[in-house]
Amino acid sequence: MKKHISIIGVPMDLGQSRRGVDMGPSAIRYAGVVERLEQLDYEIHDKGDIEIGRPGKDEEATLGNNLKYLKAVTKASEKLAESVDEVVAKGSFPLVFGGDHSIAIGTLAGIAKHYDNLGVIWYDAHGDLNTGDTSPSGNIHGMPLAVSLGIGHPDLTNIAGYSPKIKAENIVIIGARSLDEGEKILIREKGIRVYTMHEIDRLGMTKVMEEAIDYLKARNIDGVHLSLDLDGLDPDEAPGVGTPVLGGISYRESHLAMEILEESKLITSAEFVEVNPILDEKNKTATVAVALMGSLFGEKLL
Ligand code: 4U7
Ligand code: MN
Ligand code: MN
Ligand code: MN
Repeated sequence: MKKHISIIGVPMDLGQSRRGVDMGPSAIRYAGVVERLEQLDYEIHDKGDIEIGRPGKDEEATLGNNLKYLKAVTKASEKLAESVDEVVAKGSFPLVFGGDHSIAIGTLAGIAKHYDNLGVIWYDAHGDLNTGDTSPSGNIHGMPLAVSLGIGHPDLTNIAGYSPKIKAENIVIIGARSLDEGEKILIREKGIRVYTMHEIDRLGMTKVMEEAIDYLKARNIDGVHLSLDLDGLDPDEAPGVGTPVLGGISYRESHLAMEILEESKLITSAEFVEVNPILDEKNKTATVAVALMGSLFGEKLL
């Protein structure tokens, strides 16, 4: 029987301050994702986009708590969690397209209840471990990993009615090179496994991914969610992102990472986020995202 993938688009841009990332799902579809995955013996069901309410004129961007658009992000996260929950419940693979990375709050809320011990691979230049208290920007896309650990504003940590979604020891961050002070403290305090660009340069991507996989297996995980922020890649190769950081993971290294994950057969859900076609060059970043999905789902060169 063919395996099923269910695509969910999340045109969310309120978790950060550069307009255009709400067009990410369209850009990824335009780059041919459905056709590409259909060639791999998957049956694809595109569920369309989650509706993102625009914040009312009277809704302040920040309600005095350094969490911009908290209400709108909370609402969208609840909707996304429900949709993802349905997909997992019927045995299909949830593949979520952002939208800014705040959507991971809803994705993880919908997924984690189906697992006793979910692992998470966070492929990103950033840690996304801020709270309203530590964030230099107030942008919620810098907070989803903390929220999923149960750390942050209760409206966000309690999405889908339970908290925490994941355990600190089940997380592996890959590609980090821009961590805020509060995030570094949390990483040390919780002992979160992080492969920064230093380890990627030093060990090579093969070793990093093999170690990451062994680490998660040793924790007896029963599923692994891949949350891939395109800014984990180098901005030369993925320029269409809102918060680019020099010195990132290459396109080839990223393919290798996806191929190793595919071989591991561990990944049970995935999201590709932060694609901003307005900041992009000829839809390059969405095209990169789709190529990486090809590898993640088993495309071979020969
Ligand atoms: B992304 C930042 F201060 N840490 O919190 C913040 F550097 O989802 C950036 O990884 C967050 O793209 C980037 O605003 C969030 C900043
Ligand atoms: Mn991110
Ligand atoms: Mn990032
Ligand atoms: Mn970003």
